[in-house]
Amino acid sequence: MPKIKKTENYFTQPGVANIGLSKEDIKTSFLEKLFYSLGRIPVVATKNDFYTSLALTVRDRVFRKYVKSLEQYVEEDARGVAYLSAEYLPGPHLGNNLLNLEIMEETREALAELNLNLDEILNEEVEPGLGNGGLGRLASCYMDSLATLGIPSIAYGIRYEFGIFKQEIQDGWQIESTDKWLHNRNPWEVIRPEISFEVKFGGHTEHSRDQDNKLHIEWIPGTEIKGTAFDTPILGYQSNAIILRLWKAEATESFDFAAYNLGDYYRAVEKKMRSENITKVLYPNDENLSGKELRLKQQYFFVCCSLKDIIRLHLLQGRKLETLHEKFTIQLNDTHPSIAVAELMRLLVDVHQMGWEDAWKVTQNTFAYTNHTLLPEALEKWPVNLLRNLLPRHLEIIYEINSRFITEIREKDFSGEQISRMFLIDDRGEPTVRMAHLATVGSYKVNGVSALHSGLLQEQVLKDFAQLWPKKFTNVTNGITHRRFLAVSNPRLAALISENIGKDWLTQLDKLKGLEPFAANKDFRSKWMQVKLENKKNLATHIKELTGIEIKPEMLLDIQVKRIHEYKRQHLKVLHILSLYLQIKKDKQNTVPPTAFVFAGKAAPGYFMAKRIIKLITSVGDLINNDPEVNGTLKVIFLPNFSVKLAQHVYPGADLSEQISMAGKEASGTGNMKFALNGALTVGTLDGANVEIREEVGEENFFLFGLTTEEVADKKKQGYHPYKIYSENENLKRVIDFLISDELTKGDPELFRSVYDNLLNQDPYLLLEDYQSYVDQMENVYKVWQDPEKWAQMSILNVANMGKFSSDRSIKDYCEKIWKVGAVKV
Ligand code: NBG
Repeated sequence: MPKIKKTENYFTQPGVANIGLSKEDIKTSFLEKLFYSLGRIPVVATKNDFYTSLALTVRDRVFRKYVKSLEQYVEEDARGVAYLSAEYLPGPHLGNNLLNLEIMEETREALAELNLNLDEILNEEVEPGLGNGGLGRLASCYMDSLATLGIPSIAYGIRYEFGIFKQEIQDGWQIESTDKWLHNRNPWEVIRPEISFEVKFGGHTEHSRDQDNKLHIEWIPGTEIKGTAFDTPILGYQSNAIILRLWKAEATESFDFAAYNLGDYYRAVEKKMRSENITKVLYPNDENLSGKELRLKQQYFFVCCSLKDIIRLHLLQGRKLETLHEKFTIQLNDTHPSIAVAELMRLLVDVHQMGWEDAWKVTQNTFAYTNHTLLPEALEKWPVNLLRNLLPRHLEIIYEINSRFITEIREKDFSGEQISRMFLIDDRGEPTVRMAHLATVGSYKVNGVSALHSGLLQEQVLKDFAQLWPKKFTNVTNGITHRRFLAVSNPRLAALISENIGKDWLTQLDKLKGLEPFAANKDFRSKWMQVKLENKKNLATHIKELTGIEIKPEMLLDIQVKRIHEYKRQHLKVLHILSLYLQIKKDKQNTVPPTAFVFAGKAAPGYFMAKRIIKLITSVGDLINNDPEVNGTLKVIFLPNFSVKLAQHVYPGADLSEQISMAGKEASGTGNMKFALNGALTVGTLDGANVEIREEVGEENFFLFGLTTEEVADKKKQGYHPYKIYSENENLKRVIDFLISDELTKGDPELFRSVYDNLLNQDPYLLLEDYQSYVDQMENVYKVWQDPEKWAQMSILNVANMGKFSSDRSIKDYCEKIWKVGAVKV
């Protein structure tokens, strides 16, 4: 392989150099794409043709930035980050790329000259739904910041053919259908047929010794498939671009050749199809995945391809494998990719013939692990038997790591109980591998995603490991990219901010602090609320389009958008809504300001209770929205199929952000940050990053309620009796009883019986306990809402103090506290 040469001189050649950013350049390129890439003329072109032409026009410019970035990274021989994540939710690329290239207005004008409307074209984009929620979106926010900050990096994942299911609401219930996001083709990606790797599954291992008595272990697989790279460039703001490399499973060239030769062509094809299934569909989270063999296959598949690719890149630069950890750090985004620890050991020891100790040193110094949840059901554990069948060599390696690790800690001051708690294998009941332990042992750093969560991780889930390696544990509070979630999605507010404090906030979010004095300025407050009103009108239009329900934009828009989960307590919000409803209906008493309660979020298809909660929301909506006695005051809306695209309309239009999970359950939350950054006030518990948001914006600018994490733990220890709370609180009793009333259930008393029984008997997320304090705090919210000047002031102060929650800050934290990687700016 010849040494890579600097390509500087090529860029000056005509044609290459001519890929400009002026209105005329964009117009010319756009037409060229339409004619020569798509073979279309404007009169017959569809909206999708226009969208594709523009996307390709923009992609060229993004790639130009990318090749320049790459050249620089190679030249500087920089240390880099490989980010391994099973999920990404990039959202629509086009608008974001236009912002980052700073050609939004030029493009708008170029299209207008062709009688085309940019907003309509932007709306054509189908976003890749390659994630479930916060975790995948966080990964994408981090890509934006990695690129913007010029951190040499590459992100790896899975190119699911069907992303997260599409949600429709029929008769009030969630109905799932497949998400065919690739249907109209994906102009952002480039296939790299030459970057492909074989991935083995099944079979057995053979152990033998050579003449020098050195042990050789060979894995004889049952099947082999191939992973091929698809690259999408991710551009930073005024800066570098990085690559998101997603792997697609394909049959190997030689797939079952024997069967083919025997004339059994169809059997061979069937096998081919089966092997391609691996990257067919994204698994919903919040569902019990144990035993979901295909999920483990997906995890191993993308980890194997990614590690082989990292090793390829390392060797390509003429380096030795012993220095892998000096040039690369690999971030494990949650436990999903944690089989990587065993896979890297296998590649180093079995394939590249490194000794175990050396290989372990490289491995332990290469990986860092981020934990994103304390929920036991979400911490992956794979049955030993499943691993034995699918990855027999990895199981051996895991046992070996376990046995060496146990020997190491036996020499330290740990009790037998502690030691067995730390085992990588849990052999109480059906033996399983604790993947979080594998990730922890195999990494040089472990972090949680908010101060509270990182603390709990060290005090609870990984307590013994934190005692063993206190320095290994750290916190990096999550962040969001304010470029997408303010600059792109809320252009009105972005413009108002920039007019008053300049544009530096785009790269330094703490500059928003400059807004603080404006909170006292009446004229500014009025402009601020005017922007909010315009955004609410826009949201009202979307609500009408999606649900047919009309709301007045002047209403208080009280919004909870996130995955549906009992711990997030959407049903606590429902209890509150019902209390207001009953107050108006039965007590003929109306102290409530006109409010629209907006919900959105998907429930895992197999999560009974979550799907029931959606039906509960829509049933309450049907009742309230159709009752003339209340529907002037209250509206309840469930927006179907929540996505990044829809989210970009929701956050800017929100007045109130609901962050009401039971304390200790939400690792961080990032929706909480997006709302506050767009000027919504938060009603919330001391959970996840709410704690830090409240610290930053000031407790007087945050509506707090509910038990703290310690109080929750105490309550549970003492014995929690929801029934007692119910019987002692008349208002609450009335609300809970209403859940099984005829009025709500329309003659099906069983409809919400499970919710009712669950709350009265177990109530594991303490809704009843927190109910009164929530209702009281909402009274306070209404009081402030009646004072628009005060509300505006609080809203401005929230935005002014959101600097900490930029994903740029998070990535800088990762660079300093964990990766020790520096920026390489082009
Ligand atoms: C989620 C947490 C959120 C957090 C995101 C991103 C998983 C496993 N965890 O609270 O529930 O904001 O991760 O860190 O999806």
